[in-house]
Amino acid sequence: MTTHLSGEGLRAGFLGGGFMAAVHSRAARAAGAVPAILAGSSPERGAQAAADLGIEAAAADVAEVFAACDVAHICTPNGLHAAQALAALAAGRHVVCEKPLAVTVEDARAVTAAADAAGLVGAVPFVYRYHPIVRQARALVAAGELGTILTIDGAYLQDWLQQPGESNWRADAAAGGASRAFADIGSHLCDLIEFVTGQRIVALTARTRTVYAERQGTQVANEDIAAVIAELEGGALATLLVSQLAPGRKNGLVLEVHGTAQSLRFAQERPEELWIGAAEGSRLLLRDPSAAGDRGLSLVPAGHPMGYQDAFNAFIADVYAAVRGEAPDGLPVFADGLRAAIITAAVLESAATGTWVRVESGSA
Ligand code: SOE
Repeated sequence: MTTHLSGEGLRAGFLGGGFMAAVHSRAARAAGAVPAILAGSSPERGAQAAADLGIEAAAADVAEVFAACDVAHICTPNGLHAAQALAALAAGRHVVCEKPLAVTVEDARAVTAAADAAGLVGAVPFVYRYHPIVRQARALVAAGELGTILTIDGAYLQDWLQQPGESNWRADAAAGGASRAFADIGSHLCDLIEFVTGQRIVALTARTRTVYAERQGTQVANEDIAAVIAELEGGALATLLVSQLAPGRKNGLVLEVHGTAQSLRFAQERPEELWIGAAEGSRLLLRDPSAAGDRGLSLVPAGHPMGYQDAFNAFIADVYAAVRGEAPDGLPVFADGLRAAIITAAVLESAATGTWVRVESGSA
């Protein structure tokens, strides 16, 4: 089991000063690392974010961050990720890079190869893997409790871009990339499907919609919505709905898996519960620290709710354990970020051509 203080003696550096940098810095601190230095989009913004987040120093540029840390946390707009990750690796730093790892498959491949060649840890926060109940779901599937998987019903729905007047750098393809909703949240859904079922997506067909072509005076070229039919290597069929325009849905990540014997359903907004469906009667399984799969991720006894930041903290604790030479089970690494880039590219290709697209099986 990874110690939750695996970061002791490590210095964490942060690129970016927004919501994700706040989440990363809390997790770094929880794991015992020193939140040492942060660079923002300007020296003024960096100084403000460092002060707000209790980070020791503000850097004038990214090179200063790399010089002063052991692990670089990249929390900047998507279009910067690959170049910054390559620069961090070239400076000899371990990297946690926000998803998408890169906005093209080619760049994601280059970053993954660079981390491997340097022998440095490269991790991507597919953090929903770190809910103990998700590990328990994965253990149930691996133990054959569901039988043969037949169908998957998945969705990731948000509403923070529901109004045309709302915007964010993610809606600008130059900063956010050619895919928005799918790369941002559809990638989590696909990662969870492959993680829980242990099967790869092998083919898919997709439709996307950009509902508002302009937001706050900027042309929007990336999608608000994606609907995907996918086929898994074991033959299961999946339907996936991804939207950032679903009124009332804040962070509605739901995965339902149906096997020949039983079903399961995980909903991220109720992360302590797993619905187990059976024709003769269904039940709700609550997080159980002693259940198979938990591997010490439960910090508190059942009935004392854990949530998103706890999952993030456990992920970062595992990253630091990997820096120390351990091999934590289920740590999402750059190969998983590359995998997400491959699936995202297949979604865009299918939406553009109106065809089924085979998804390359590997991630390297
Ligand atoms: C915004 O859509 C966002 O913060 C994503 O970028 C995260 O990856 C997801 O976990 C929550 O929503």
